[in-house]
Amino acid sequence: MTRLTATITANFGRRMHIAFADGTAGDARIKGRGLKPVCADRVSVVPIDNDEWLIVEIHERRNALTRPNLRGAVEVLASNVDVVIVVAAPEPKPDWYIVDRYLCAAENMGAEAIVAWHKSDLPGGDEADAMLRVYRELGYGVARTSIDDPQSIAALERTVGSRVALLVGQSGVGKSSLINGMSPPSSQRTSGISRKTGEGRHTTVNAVLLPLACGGAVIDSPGVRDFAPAFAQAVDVAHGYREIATRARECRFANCLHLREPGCAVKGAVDTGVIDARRYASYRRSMNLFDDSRRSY
Ligand SMILES: Nc1nc2c(ncn2[C@@H]2O[C@H](COP(=O)(O)OP(=O)(O)OP(=O)(O)O)[C@@H](O)[C@H]2O)c(=O)[nH]1
Ligand SMILES: [Mg+2]
Ligand SMILES: [Zn+2]
Repeated sequence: MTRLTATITANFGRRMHIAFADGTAGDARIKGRGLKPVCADRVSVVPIDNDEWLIVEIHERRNALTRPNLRGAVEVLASNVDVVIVVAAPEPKPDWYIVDRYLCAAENMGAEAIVAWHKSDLPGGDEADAMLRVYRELGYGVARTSIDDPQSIAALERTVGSRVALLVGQSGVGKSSLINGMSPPSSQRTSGISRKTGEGRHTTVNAVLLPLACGGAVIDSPGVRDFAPAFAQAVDVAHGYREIATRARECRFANCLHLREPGCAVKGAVDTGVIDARRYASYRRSMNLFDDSRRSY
């Protein structure tokens, strides 16, 4: 039987949209309850009939972003991501702790991370400047974008290039609008997904992967309010705050978690202002997601 490789472009529960390497799209179902494909998964499919495919296997994921959904269950949002674009904006009020948690997740995924300050046409940028400076000093890419400034979106698109980028951030920061401002491939065949967000507010419900003219793709994701990635273990948090991971080598104890331990180089660096106190507070909050029993290595 013909067995082809495809990429998941949208996930509607048990119904999937898939795309093949030549750009053609199709609808697919999943074989068995055990398979749970997510956006950007590479899958093996066999034809059911002329309009439908059956997903029989998920190829090994290079990485994945996991977070709790609205029902509180931890689910995989997307896989095989090269770049995580964390979007924040003056409106809704930015929650920098959520930004930090996504950056921490990106670090653990082995993905590049970029902070995009969107709706830069609105006031509030001055307040964000200090935060964005901290991120830039940590080595993260920082972009300022607005739908009123197509060049700013084109620049972000060029940064994505031929890679796969995942846009995350609070609901309403403008992830879908940003993606709408990017260029689809000129020969894009119908994928059944409209790039239009329409008038006014239009909340994204499912993660969707949209190809770009530059050869890469962007994944739009729903910005579930206040929900940010879950971490499997405390050690992931310690690894995910890069300035903390770097300093940790100088701590007296090799398994220091930089909370209350004596001889902690991280706390020392916070006291002298070398590590940003707000970032350290985010780190502690991320750590507090674990109870004491799970906090040990
Ligand atoms: N002023 C201004 N408003 C914008 C900009 N981009 C988007 N908006 C508005 O912000 C609102 C939310 O935009 P969306 O693109 O739907 O936000 P989202 O991040 O996709 O939201 P969810 O799908 O709920 O996660 C809409 O009313 C947009 O018109 C911008 O650059 N400037
Ligand atoms: Mg959206
Ligand atoms: Zn320490």
